[in-house]
Amino acid sequence: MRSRIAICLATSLLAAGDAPPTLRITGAIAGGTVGFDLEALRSLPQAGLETSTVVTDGTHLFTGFLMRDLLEKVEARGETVTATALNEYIVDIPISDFHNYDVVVAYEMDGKPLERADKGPLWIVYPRDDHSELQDIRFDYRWVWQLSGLEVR
Ligand SMILES: Nc1nc2c(c(=O)[nH]1)N[C@H]1C(S)=C(S)[C@@H](COP(=O)(O)O)O[C@H]1N2
Ligand SMILES: [Mo]
Repeated sequence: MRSRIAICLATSLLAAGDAPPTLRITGAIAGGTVGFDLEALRSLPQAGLETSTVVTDGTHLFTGFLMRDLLEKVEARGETVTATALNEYIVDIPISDFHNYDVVVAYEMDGKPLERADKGPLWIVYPRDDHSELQDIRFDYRWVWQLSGLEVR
């Protein structure tokens, strides 16, 4: 039964054709590897977050989904997510962050899609204005922009 679910997930979520999926999730998840295109990511429950960032002026409204909702959807079982980006940036993030905080994976900023040339298509955004402990370099590293992969371990 478990493997049936995994196969259904894989076939319904893998982007058709040759284009690589927007976000590839591997490791300790149902099915081993799942690719999501933007449309599939947009079908997750939407989450909004208004916050300042360390790389922009003022506050911005981010729209996306909660990282914990995505991890739940793929049945992630692990303690760490290794996030990779289009610019080959790579960082480990404890999964506990996503339960302790409403961490958003944003596909829009101020109502406009995040472009590859500017932190897109996906950017991990922490609610740093709501929690003073998040205003720390340890968390700044985890704000992965141009996010393209997650490996659950
Ligand atoms: N894709 C990607 N995300 C990234 C980085 C990066 O180099 N590439 N740098 C990280 C670091 S070290 C910090 S402090 C913040 C802000 O990085 P920046 O000031 O280099 O934009 O983004 C984080 N996310
Ligand atoms: Mo940094």
